[in-house]
Amino acid sequence: MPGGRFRADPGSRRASAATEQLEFATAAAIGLTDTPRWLPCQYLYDAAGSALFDEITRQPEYYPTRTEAAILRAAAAEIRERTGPVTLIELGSGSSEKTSLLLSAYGEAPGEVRYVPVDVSDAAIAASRRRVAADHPDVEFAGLVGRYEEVFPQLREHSPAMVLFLGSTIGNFNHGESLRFWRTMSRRLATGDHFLLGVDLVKEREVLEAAYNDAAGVTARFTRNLFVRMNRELGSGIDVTQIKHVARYHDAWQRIEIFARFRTAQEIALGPLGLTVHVDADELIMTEISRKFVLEHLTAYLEVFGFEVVRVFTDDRQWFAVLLLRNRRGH
Ligand code: SAH
Ligand code: AVI
Repeated sequence: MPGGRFRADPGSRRASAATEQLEFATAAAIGLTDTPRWLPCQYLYDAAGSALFDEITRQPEYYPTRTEAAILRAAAAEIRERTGPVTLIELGSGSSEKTSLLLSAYGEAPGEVRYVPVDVSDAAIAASRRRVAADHPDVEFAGLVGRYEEVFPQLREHSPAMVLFLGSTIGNFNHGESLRFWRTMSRRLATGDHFLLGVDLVKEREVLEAAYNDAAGVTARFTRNLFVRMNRELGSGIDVTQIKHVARYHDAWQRIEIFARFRTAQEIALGPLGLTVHVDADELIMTEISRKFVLEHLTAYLEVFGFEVVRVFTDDRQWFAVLLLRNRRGH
């Protein structure tokens, strides 16, 4: 139900815990019975997963966060000038650490600043709320716990608005998800509304693979945590000590692919469905993709959906880019 499942207060429990459990079990069952097997990446982000992701962003090998932060620090004032006062709606905000740079720039200009972070993780919205209260007390905070698409019906009422989708989280969408996302976005945003998109760019395999195989093993723990969550929430009975994290760059598809490989066979129970899936030793279960982008291709793609590329900000090495877009379509 669009909009209806949102909880503005991250402290309260969702009324429909049983429904959520059933959704999780069903999503896991669909992926685990598919060939090859996969799991939806949104379930990586429970409270432990959100904390592990924050830890990933601090690893020396994980360059995207600090590269994007530097780009935003340099570009924030110009972005504010180009958009004028807008409501900032952030998809998959996490703890809003980088967004803080934009909130500072918007806060320096006259007018009220309204910030609507949307994240499936309660813990992320709670962390975002704490950060904004501490660092930007004048910003009106209207955080929402929910999936991206649950805020789409509300986008029009926030116009003039800018949607933020940072961290290259768009890269976690496959081709079909991406297509549906941009089609919906151009329809739902008003004409002239803005979109700020952070994307990780194609680069040498070594750099990419190191970012997803940090020496401290934090990304491996992040992958393993998905199965820890399944044990806790679905009673899956997985031996998580047998999981090996595998992350490799697929050249032709320009994407990092992340898998869990079990050293021993597993019987994975999916509690509420009464279903058990047998997984052989050494089988791969895909937990995430992280697509990497080529700027010229991406800008042409976005234009097809009716987004004008107003400005591209990047770093000296051209490792990451932040694109300011304007919706030509909409209503
Ligand atoms: N934007 C932040 C965080 C990126 S991590 C940054 O750039 O560092 C991805 C975030 O998206 C996580 O906080 C996760 O909880 C959230 N997320 C993942 N899938 C989601 C979905 N389908 N709907 C809403 N939020 C989602
Ligand atoms: C959130 N997202 C953009 C991260 C990425 O780089 O694809 C998720 C991640 N997974 C492992 N490391 C980081």
